[in-house]
Amino acid sequence: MTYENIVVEYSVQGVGVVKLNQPRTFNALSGPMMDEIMAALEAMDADQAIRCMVLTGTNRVFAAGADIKEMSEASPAEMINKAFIARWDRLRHLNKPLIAAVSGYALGGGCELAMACDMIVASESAVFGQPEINLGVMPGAGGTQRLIRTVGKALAMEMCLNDRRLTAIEAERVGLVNKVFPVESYLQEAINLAAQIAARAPLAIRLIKETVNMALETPLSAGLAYERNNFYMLFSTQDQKEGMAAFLDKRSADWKGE
Ligand code: DAK
Repeated sequence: MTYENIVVEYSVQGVGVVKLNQPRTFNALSGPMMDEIMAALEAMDADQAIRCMVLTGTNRVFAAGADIKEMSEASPAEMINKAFIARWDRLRHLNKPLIAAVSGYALGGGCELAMACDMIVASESAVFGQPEINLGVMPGAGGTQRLIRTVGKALAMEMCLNDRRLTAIEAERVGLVNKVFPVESYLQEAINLAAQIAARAPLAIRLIKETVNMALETPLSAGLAYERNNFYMLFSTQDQKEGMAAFLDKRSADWKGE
């Protein structure tokens, strides 16, 4: 498949990189852009050779939000339109870990897109914010819900009510970002992190992602039961036998994903 708004790269270490590439519009997340992002990520998710994915933008901008031009004349019916919402919802159904590598602006839908990823690696120039209030609207792709779970109510309120933006260092301090690197190296660092995860036991990685995310959906008792069942389930895999045998033999494990 050829893409117009993104660039897709596959590394030998089992890492797939999707790069948003419309710097002219600050990577505004138009319908066609979101369609391409989702098509590329879902293709990687289904590809046996890929075990971890990285979503990035340019050094200047990750994404400045949904496309304001596209939305400006929209009717409520068009906004409720299944395709618009479904594109974003598909992000939640990816099985493999997805790391956002963010540099420059991550605003509105751009911040929400980064937060929908499993981890965020940022450059020193990254800026995170939910400026929808300036447009007379509010976050619509998870901003209010994911921020409060990550940075807490006080900061989430300030970001959404008053366009408070976080620098990369602030975002790291409050737990929104895993780690901050210089602009020259953040993408490579994100790929290195993805390569480390890609080299680990695939079935356990998949269940860990699913189980950690389940914690956001369930009360503690149900989450603990879900965790325990997935833990037991991994004892039916060859990778569990191999991992524990390798530890006892003092050698590295050879993961099969079976
Ligand atoms: N949409 C369209 N074009 C954009 C854009 C955007 N979000 N952001 C920037 N651009 C375009 C500008 O119009 C300009 O185009 P030209 O005039 O050159 O043609 C070009 O990019 C450069 O922008 P500036 O001239 O403004 O550049 P500056 O360096 O001065 O400022 C900026 C950069 C990123 C700070 C500024 O452009 C800005 O504030 N942009 C808007 C940020 C924003 O308000 N974002 C939130 C948008 S609302 C949902 C899913 C998603 C969403 C909601 C619901 N569902 C699934 C229900 C998401 C909503 C949003 O994101």
